Amino acid sequence: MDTAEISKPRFVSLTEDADKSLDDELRQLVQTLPKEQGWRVSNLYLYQGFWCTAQFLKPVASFRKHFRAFDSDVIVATFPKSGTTWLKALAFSTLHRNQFAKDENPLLNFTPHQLVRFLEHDLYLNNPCPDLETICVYKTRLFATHVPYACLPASIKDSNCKIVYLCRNPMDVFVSLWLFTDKIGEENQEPLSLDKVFDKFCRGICIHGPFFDQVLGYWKASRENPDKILFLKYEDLKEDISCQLKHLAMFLGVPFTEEEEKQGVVEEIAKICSFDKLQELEVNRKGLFVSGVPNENFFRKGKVGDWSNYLTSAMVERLEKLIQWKLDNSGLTFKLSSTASED
Ligand code: PAP
Repeated sequence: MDTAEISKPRFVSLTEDADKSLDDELRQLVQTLPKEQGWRVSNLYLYQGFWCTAQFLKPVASFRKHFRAFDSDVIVATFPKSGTTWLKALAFSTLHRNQFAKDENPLLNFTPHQLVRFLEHDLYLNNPCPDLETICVYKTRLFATHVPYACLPASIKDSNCKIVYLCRNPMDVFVSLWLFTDKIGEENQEPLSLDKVFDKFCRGICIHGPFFDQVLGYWKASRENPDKILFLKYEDLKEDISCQLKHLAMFLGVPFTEEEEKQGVVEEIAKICSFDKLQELEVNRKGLFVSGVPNENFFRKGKVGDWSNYLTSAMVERLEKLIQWKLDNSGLTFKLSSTASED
């Protein structure tokens, strides 16, 4: 891969060719699905209750049809830009910590996205039946998804496998998604108008949207089945990572021992997974993610409350009202700004 290519990142956009590669059944289905113009060139289709590009219909369908969960599996789930990369690093380092030497964490040489692969955005992307046995080298299989709870394969819901969901306040999610999408846009394309995409986001139209449907889907499922689904918040991780890591380890059935706590294992994991550490690692500064997006684009600021540098007061008001309306009586709340202790 030469650097000229790296400097001109682009999504694999929906072309007629990509469309042709869809199975007949899916091609027919596409004709019947509600369609909206996406944030960039591709159309978004409302499939199984969420907005998805045509490119991902097949991988999502394959994942739903062919994935068989083991009781021991762990799935990390997120809405895009909610801290997926961070959660992957944390879950990987916590779950597998006894399978590598202390100073040889694979995160030093592999990206979190290589170590914890996306099901629909990676493993099933070009292969309807990937050989997960040879792909997973660690004792416990650890995967990631952006697919909503309602749309997960039945075996994930019916088995005893565990799900860790990480949510983030919608203002920071929106800004992160807008800037990310804008950055990977075509060179000759107009920059994305903030007003336009903000309106789409509020109407639920964005990749994997509606945002609130996904978050509330996992939230309700976690309340009904707290031993199966752990619901975490990005802002809580920022506020007290050690406490959240212990909680995560306990949930995953690998609690930190007293000895480990004394030795500072929790702090070591927190440190290697921190934004500053991951961002400075060469492996995360170079190379491309499966979609062709440079790895470095997954590390921007990693702050709580950066939305205040971008959103107008009218936008803030609209999103605040939406939050109030959508979360009403759900018991879920978002922290919109950082606390004093945040780095
Ligand atoms: P996704 O596209 O796969 O969902 P995701 O990791 O959720 O990736 O998106 C990147 C966001 O997580 C960025 O947020 P920002 O635009 O507001 O800065 C990125 O900076 C943030 N991020 C990545 N790694 C970390 C980390 N270790 N700690 C905190 N935030 C992080």
